[in-house]
Parts: sequence; C-alpha cells; structure tokens
Amino acid sequence: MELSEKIRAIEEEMRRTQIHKHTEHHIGLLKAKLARLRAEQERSQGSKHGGIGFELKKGGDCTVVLIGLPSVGKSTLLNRLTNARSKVASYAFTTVTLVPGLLEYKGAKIQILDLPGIVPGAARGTGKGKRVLSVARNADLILLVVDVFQPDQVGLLRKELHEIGARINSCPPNVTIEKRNQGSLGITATCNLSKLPMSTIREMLNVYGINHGSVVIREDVTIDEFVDVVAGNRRYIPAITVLNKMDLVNPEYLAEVRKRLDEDFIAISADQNMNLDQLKETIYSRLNLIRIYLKPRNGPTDLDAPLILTTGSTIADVCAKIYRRAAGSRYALVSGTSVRFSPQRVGMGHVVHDQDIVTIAGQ
Ligand SMILES: Nc1nc2c(ncn2[C@@H]2O[C@H](COP(=O)(O)OP(=O)(O)O)[C@@H](O)[C@H]2O)c(=O)[nH]1
Ligand SMILES: [Mg+2]
Repeated sequence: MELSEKIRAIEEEMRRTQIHKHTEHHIGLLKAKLARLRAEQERSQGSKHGGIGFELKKGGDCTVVLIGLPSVGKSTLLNRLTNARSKVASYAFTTVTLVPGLLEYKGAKIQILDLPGIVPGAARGTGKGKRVLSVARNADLILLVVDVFQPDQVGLLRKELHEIGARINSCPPNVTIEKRNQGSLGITATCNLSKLPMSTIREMLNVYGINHGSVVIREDVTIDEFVDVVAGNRRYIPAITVLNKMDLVNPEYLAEVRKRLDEDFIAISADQNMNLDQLKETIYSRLNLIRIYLKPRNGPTDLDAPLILTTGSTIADVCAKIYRRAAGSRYALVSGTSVRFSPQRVGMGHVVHDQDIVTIAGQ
C-alpha cells in the first residue's frame, strides 16, 4: 500500500472509532501510527522539494513571521513595523517569496518576514501553502494576523500550524526518552497518569520502535502530548494574535470579540498606525531577549551595541556569539543582577541576565 493510502485508512478508522474509555488505547496507537506515517511522507516529499527542515536565512538576532489569510494587512504591517531604509529586496526561498524587513528595538535587530497568505488546507497541500507554513515553523515568534471582521480565522491558522508540527504558546511536555540499543524498556511516571494508561504508553513507544531504554514522565500527559514527544520533531513557538483593521470598528465591537474569542489578542490598525508601539513592545517581550554589554579588559563598556541573546543564555553562549565558538576562554567577569558582587568572576556555564556587563577573560 502507498503511504498516502495507509494514512487515509488510519484517518478513516479514527473517524469511525467513537472516543470513550474503552477505545482510548486503540485511538492512542492509531495516533502514534499516523504521526509516524506522516513523518515518513514528509521525509519522502522533502527530498523532492528541497526539504522543509531548513534554517531560515537570518538577517538579524531573531526572526518573526507574519502568518495570515490573504488581504488581512500583512504587507501593510511589515511596512509599518520595519524601517523602510533597511528593507532589502524580496527573495525566494524554494518557491516561497519572503519579504524581509528589519525592526530595530532596544538594540535588537528583529527580522520580520512577510509571507504569502495561506488558505484552508495549506498544511495538507503539497503546494506553496505547506512551504509557507514550514517557514513559520522555523521562526522564533509567529504573528497570527487576522481581519477584525473575521477573528475566527485564528482557529484556522492554529490548525494549519499544528498540522505541520508547530506547537503554539505551549511548552514541551515534561517527558524524557532515552533510547538504547538493547536491554529492557523502563517507564517511570513521577505523577499520577489519569489520561493515558501505562499499557498504551508502552505500545505507542513500540509503534515508534522504542523497545529499549528509559522513559520518564513527569506530568499528566494526554495522548496527543505523548505522540508529540515520541514523534520528536515538534517545534514549540510563541505566537501573538493580531487583529488588524481596528479603525473600521467601534470599541463595543472589540469588547464583544474579546468576550467571544477564547484567547488574548492585540487590536491594531496597520494602515492608521494604531497600537503599533504596543505591538512592538509585545514582540520584543515575547522573544525573551536579553541585552549584554561587553567591556574590554582595559577599556570602557560598549553601551551602544549590546549583544542580543535569549533568556537563559550562558557565558559560553556569549562567547559563541562573539567568536562563533568559545575560543579557549575559561572565565568571565560579570557586573549586574546575575551576580552577588560586581564584578564577579564566573565560569562558562554562568547564566547571564538582561543588561549584565561582561568581560571575557582567560584566553
Ligand atoms: N482599513 C484598513 N485597511 C487596511 C489596514 N491594513 C491594511 N489594509 C488594507 O487591506 C488591503 C490588503 O492589505 P495587504 O497589506 O496587501 O494585505 P496582505 O495580503 O495580508 O499582505 C489593502 O487594501 C490595505 O490598504 C488597516 O489597518 N485598516
Ligand atoms: Mg501581502
């Protein structure tokens, strides 16, 4: 049987199977099989179309993408958020045209990419839609841009992104899998598992060929979350929902949408320049960036051009960003909120904080 036929057969079986206590186990296995087959299909199509796990061409410290249906105002928004002077010509990635712009904010160079609009079924299609979504999958932050008159479009965008393995605004499930080539398969749960019985977990692992090693489950996972863990190729990405064209509605309408839509959003008008400062600030804060000021050993701190890293970065990451590799450094001197006294000598594993001043030493 062809891969696509196998996939269709399982989808059909899932539709026929009613979900209740007695079929949960069966559904769990079907979901694991389906995830595995889809990954296989992805790989075979990927080789034909140049692959989808590519690195985005990065022209900044991080990349934000605009995802939305056609005509919601993505291009207008890109023009408003990014400096027209710094804008470069659009470029094609495989067959997807990416229009990049640069937003400089608090010293960070944030690359924003405008993508062609996506339509329902984009994730399943073999055409452009899927490749557009794949670009989004590789971003550091996604803006889900919807029209103020069609706020429910956000459901569609979420669904399409979910189908290509992007997990929006959620953390990876707290489960670790260590595969080995031989020996038994140890499964430990450090909490009560109310949504997924042990026997199902064991068989789902079996579907993925994981029969040796150890699995530790530290939260009460659902079937879908566990499938995500075994599938292993999910990306957990923050996203902001943006309602554009708010200039066309009144505050009462917006309040109504806020009640109805089961999620937070920022209402803006790209065209009329409304709430764009708030959007920029939210973009910056959701990217979890920190600014590190470098101080040469015998000179003043460079306060003009901070090094931009993400929260949780270490001195080793600082070195990697400066020299592309740790270049034999052994310690650093740090002043700021990450240390008790300033300057303090720290090792390569020390986690730096926003606005720390760092001198790399010991080379
Ligand atoms: N009233 C209003 N119109 C807008 C706004 N933003 C974009 N538009 C208009 O919506 C249409 C589609 O905009 P465009 O940026 O090309 O959408 P895209 O297809 O998502 O890139 C254009 O006619 C824009 O002028 C807005 O905030 N308010
Ligand atoms: Mg456009």
